[in-house]
Amino acid sequence: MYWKPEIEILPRAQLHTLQIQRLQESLARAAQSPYYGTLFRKQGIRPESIRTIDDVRRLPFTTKDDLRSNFPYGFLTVPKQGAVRLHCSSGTTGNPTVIFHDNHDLASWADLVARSLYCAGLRDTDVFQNICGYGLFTGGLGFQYGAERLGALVIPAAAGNTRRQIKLMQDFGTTAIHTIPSYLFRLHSAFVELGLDPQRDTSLRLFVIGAEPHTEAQRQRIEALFGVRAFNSYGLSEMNGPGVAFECEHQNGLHVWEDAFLTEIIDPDTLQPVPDGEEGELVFTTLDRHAMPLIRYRTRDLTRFIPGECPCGRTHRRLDRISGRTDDMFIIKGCNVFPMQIEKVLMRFAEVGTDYVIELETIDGNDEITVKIELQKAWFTGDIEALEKLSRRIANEVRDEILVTPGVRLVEPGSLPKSEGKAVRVIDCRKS
Ligand code: ADP
Ligand code: K
Ligand code: ZN
Repeated sequence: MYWKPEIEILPRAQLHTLQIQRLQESLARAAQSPYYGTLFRKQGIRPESIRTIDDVRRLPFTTKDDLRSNFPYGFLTVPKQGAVRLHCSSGTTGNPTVIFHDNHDLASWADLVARSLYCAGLRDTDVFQNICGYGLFTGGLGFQYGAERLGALVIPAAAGNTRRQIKLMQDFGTTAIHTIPSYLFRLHSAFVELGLDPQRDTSLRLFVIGAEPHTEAQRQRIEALFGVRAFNSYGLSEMNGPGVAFECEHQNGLHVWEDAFLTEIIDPDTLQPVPDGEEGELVFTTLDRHAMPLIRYRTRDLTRFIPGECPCGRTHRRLDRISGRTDDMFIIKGCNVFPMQIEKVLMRFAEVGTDYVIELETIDGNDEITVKIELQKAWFTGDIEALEKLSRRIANEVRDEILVTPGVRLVEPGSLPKSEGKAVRVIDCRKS
């Protein structure tokens, strides 16, 4: 049932003991890096004085800006030749940041990914097609080594060339896929274009989706389209990449691996912990990384702990799906808006297809928001009156959610520009 039962169902009291012990080791290691070495000295922080989980609050935060200003080697705790791999973040926002790993770190990471995939139901009898960028992006090699560690047959398919992806699936009897959720809709269209039915013409039984925000409704659409269960995978390159938090068979939140990542949720303004179960910014401290430990790293991702225990028996707490990142938020006519709020509304409409984009622009000195939405094929008809009615209904429901009335433009399926990697949901052309 479990990949590593001695860790996954460890009683919480023992998990805390393990965390404290590993935290002290991590701090001692961190102190060897130029950045933390100087900072700890300046702030009088001694690793051995951090004795309880609450003591963690005395430690400084680390931000993406800290990583950037100490680029490239400021956080490295070992001589350069001790590191064996680096990965850069995909740089959705601003300059990339770099993370180094030594052999211990790579083994630990592969094991976490294997544990995660096992938790979602992958087994060594599966054929696992990894449809995502290899190279600097962590989803490629991260899932490759993790799924190999688990013993699955892994197809390093990488991203793009959808027809070839389908051919690989058919040639090798792919049973499981990892990819970003937005890609699965494109994949499905390609099946349809080829006159194929994924349920009839493939052996697919399990999807792992992550790397970009998506709603529960989006997941359900994917599951219905393919007749395949889709499990949410969360990670970020600063915490290795994939293998930080993962759904189990119950699909009721993501178990965050607390033996490897000390997890806090804070109010991004006051920097104090939020009450249990409330939403805030995720903050991680690595507990099993040697070359480049990070202390209280502010992810900018927003979520909450789901209270209560999971029926699967794992004792590691569950995170709710990421509702957005603090840097995704935009302000329009004085209202704070997250793209996922809009997606949630759109997915309530059966007429709405799979892609949408939110455009912000300045017209005659006023900020305006327009949502361009691809319709389902069956609904993209010449009936102008029906389309206008639908636009109005969508605009009203979005307004109820975000308190601003958007313009709504309904467009033909497949007509919005597609990005190679993560979906781009907001285009901000405002003159600030
Ligand atoms: P970046 O996108 O910042 O360049 P990464 O490639 O490391 O760097 O992406 C990590 C980010 O992707 C996370 O911080 C989070 O915002 C997003 N992400 C990853 N997995 C998920 C998921 N399952 N749901 C929502 N967002 C996710
Ligand atoms: K195998
Ligand atoms: Zn569970």
